[in-house]
Amino acid sequence: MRVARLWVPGKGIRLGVCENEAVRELAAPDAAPLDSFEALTAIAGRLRRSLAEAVQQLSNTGRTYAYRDLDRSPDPDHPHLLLPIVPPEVWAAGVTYERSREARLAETTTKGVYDKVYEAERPELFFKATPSRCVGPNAPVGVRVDSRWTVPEPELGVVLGADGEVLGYTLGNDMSARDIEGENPLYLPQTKIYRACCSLGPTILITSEPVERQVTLWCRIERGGRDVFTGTVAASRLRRPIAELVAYLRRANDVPAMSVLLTGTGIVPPDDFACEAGDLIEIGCEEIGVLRNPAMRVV
Ligand code: DO4
Ligand code: MG
Repeated sequence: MRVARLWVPGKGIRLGVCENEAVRELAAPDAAPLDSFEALTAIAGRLRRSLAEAVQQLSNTGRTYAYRDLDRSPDPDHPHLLLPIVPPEVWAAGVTYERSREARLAETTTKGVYDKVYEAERPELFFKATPSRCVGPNAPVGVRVDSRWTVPEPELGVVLGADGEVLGYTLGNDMSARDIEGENPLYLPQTKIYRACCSLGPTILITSEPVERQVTLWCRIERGGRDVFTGTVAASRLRRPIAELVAYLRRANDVPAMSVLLTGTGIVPPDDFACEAGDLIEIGCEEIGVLRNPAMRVV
């Protein structure tokens, strides 16, 4: 089951459940429309139901929209998809796939750092974004003006509850300036955190299945109407269980409910590829949908 957040002109923000090719608005038992994933979790808590059961109980009324009509550039005059969640914090794990380790070894001038963290007991975890730095489906993601070598990092993201439980899964793009990171790993925050550095969406998958071992993520980058990069990775190649990443993240650290943890990239374009303004970046998986964002330069 998937839920999406949408903008409806004249009404405001709505949470909807995806049903085949449509999205149906959800309302609380008192008929008040739901506008967030957080509101849904609160209702599920009050009903003492799982999130999926709560959605089923709520979903038989409400206006529906064709998903393809919502999946468009944000425009206040037309219904469109929004960030599926506004996370108080976005964190990210690094070097959790062999491909990411290889790519970091190629870009860095500081030997040993990435090999060690791939093998180490403690994972690499870093702060990625605040809500103001996140963009939703079809909104532009940023390429720093002072980077010549920025790439998208397609990642599986988990939405965390107050006790670190995984409430749902989404897709994320951990945009990264490889040249800045390669110059010195201490520049990581500048590599990772800047305007529009993170996109999330298009939906949140609610499931009790161990999805982290099942999904296959793909990425496609289009420039001037043709594909300039395509790649895929099975999340089963993650070196560490997601529960382990979450446990380390929450050690001596209060992570607010509804925060998102990105679990690292296993798809890295070749070293001669750099993202340009106007590129169209698609990150997808069958279970969650396609997160599509154009790239723009940010100053
Ligand atoms: O070590 C730098 C960041 C790695 C990362 O973001 C990733 O592997 O996805
Ligand atoms: Mg990453």
